[in-house]
Amino acid sequence: MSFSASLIALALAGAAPATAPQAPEFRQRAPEDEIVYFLLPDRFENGDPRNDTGGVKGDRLATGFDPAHKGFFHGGDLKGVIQRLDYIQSLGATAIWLSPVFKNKVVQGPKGNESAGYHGYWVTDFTQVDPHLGTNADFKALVDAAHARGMKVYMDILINHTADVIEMAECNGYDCAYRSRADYPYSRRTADGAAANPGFAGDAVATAENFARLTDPDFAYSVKIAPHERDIKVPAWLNDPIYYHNRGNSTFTGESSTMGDFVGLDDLMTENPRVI
Ligand SMILES: [Ca+2]
Ligand SMILES: [Ca+2]
Ligand SMILES: [Ca+2]
Repeated sequence: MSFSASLIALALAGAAPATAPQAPEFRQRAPEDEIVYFLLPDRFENGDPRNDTGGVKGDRLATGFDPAHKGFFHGGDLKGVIQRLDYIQSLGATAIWLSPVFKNKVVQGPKGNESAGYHGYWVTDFTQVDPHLGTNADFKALVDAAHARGMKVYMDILINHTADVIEMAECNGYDCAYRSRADYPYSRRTADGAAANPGFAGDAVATAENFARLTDPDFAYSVKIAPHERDIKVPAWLNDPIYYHNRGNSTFTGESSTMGDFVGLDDLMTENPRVI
């Protein structure tokens, strides 16, 4: 009896198969041994035309969809990638690197020169697949299908910035010159020169206690956020401008290399342990 009871116990535990402790072969393969195929799902294969406009109605400035323009969504999606796994594997690839799949700000850019987040690098929601590309379930299906073939999937996850949501009162977001820590210290409000952030010991002291004293984000510019965009970022703490550098655009030299905005994209204050 005890033998068969053990068998039953094994069967009940059996959701995790008896072979579970052995990692699949693809997990044992070192990253340097992968042949990685990089792709933008939007530009690869359209597996479901119903998601082409991301569930939004209107023209391309609303939906982001215009396959005749290189700056807008073209219709490709995660279902399309699943359909073409045979092709990708036949090229000799052992892994796929997807451009970021998270939900993006659909359209941004100066008036008359707008483009869409087809490339995935303007994230607003780090918990959801962009509706132009499919659903979270589609992403799981893709990963499962790749693993079943012994292929890996690399996620591209942005930790430097989010979409361009924060604006500056003193300039147009695409023309905001970089304002350095030396010229615009954390301890002074830029608009009126009043003292700000008393007790903040600077961004080199990476403790929660120190950053709790950084409460006023208006040291270099006066930040502003359009009312309809105040809550669009997920997780919600990303909607607080105190977690960003807010010093204007990077010139890709010196301090601005890490603290400047990439052409207006809101640059996260990665010195803050909360952000990390
Ligand atoms: Ca599609
Ligand atoms: Ca911005
Ligand atoms: Ca940065």
